[in-house]
Amino acid sequence: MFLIKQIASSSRSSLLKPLATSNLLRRSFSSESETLSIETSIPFIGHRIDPPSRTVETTPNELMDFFKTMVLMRRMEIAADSLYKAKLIRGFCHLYDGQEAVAIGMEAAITKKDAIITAYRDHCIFLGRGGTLVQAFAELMGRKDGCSKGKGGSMHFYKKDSGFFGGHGIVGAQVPLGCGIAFSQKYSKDGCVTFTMYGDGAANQGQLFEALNMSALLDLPVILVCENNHYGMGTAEWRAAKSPAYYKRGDYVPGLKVDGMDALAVKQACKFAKEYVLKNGPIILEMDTYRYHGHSMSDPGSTYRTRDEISGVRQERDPIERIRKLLLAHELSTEKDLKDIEKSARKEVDEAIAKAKESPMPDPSELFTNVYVKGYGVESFGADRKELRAVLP
Ligand SMILES: Cc1ncc(C[n+]2csc(CCOP(=O)(O)OP(=O)(O)O)c2C)c(N)n1
Ligand SMILES: [Mg+2]
Repeated sequence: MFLIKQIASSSRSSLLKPLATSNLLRRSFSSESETLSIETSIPFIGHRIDPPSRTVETTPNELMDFFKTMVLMRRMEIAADSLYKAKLIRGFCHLYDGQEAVAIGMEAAITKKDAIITAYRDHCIFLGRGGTLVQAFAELMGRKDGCSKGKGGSMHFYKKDSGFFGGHGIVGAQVPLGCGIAFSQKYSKDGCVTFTMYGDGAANQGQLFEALNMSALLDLPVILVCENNHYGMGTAEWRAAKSPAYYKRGDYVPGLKVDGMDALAVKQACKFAKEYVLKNGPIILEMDTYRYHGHSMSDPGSTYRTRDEISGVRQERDPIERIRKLLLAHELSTEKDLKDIEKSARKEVDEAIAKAKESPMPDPSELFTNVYVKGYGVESFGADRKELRAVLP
């Protein structure tokens, strides 16, 4: 077993906490064992709760898997950017690059029987739940083989068979829905939990506090995951929130502040949270993270923050680079193997796009499905209200 310490510097701005570099890592003892213990770069901070240990158990396989999945996610988002610019993706599109460690750290701590619900920045959450690249790109391009049959688009990815309940466009609205899912889990005593995700902007929404109050009263197994990327569209957190300490905003509900750029810290926090909520009711996890792209495709992302800030976070805290450095420092992989993984991710993404493009647009009759409960014989008229156009199935 190795003990690896990532040393944090206290002299940086809050956004720029340093990435572990190989010369900052210490191997205290070694053996043939496949288990690694890695200490998170910064401690968790608890609100009304004792935080979990900073020492995270992992394996070389898990670290490799983190690297591969995050590289694939990032490539997917960069390709989506190009497809949007080529007008093959239309409408809304919000990218997740920068925030990948939250998606994969969370998945590493839970099962597909646990539920996840999120806002519109949902592509990578879908991939983490086992969705395929073809389903993702087909959905983005409005094709029939998309995960929502091409009818949802970027903001409405779903994968109910592995506990992914979307994909929601109304800021904050998924939080009460997530608490409702947790209610059904408690009611059916299935031992599962719900992760209901929202942004720092959404954290100021009233419905969040109503849902939290109910969840606390009923001791629901729900984890509120605040992905604090420090901006809500072009508004910095300090302009929108009187207290940007989102992990404390539940007042009577405990919270934990987590380095959301460190997949291992996210895993540790989510594991801890799952155990906690099954016994005690809700908890808030504030994931300190960052988005590299603008808010959506109409936002260049550089008018309300400096280029130095963006490149500083990339250099100092990037979640993929963090894992790359760990893999290299401990000779669990080589520079070349990791480059090859990146190359094959490009290929995989390109092939998925080509396949998604072959998928046809949905049949126009699909416009009338999944809108009303079936079998009510709802009639649809033309604009003149005279000509009966269809009886909905
Ligand atoms: C109720 C509601 N108000 C406003 C909007 C417009 N809107 C879309 S995203 C957004 C910002 C949300 O920021 P945050 O919660 O931090 O999430 P992030 O985009 O950073 O992931 C706003 C105001 C909306 N979709 N719904
Ligand atoms: Mg935000």
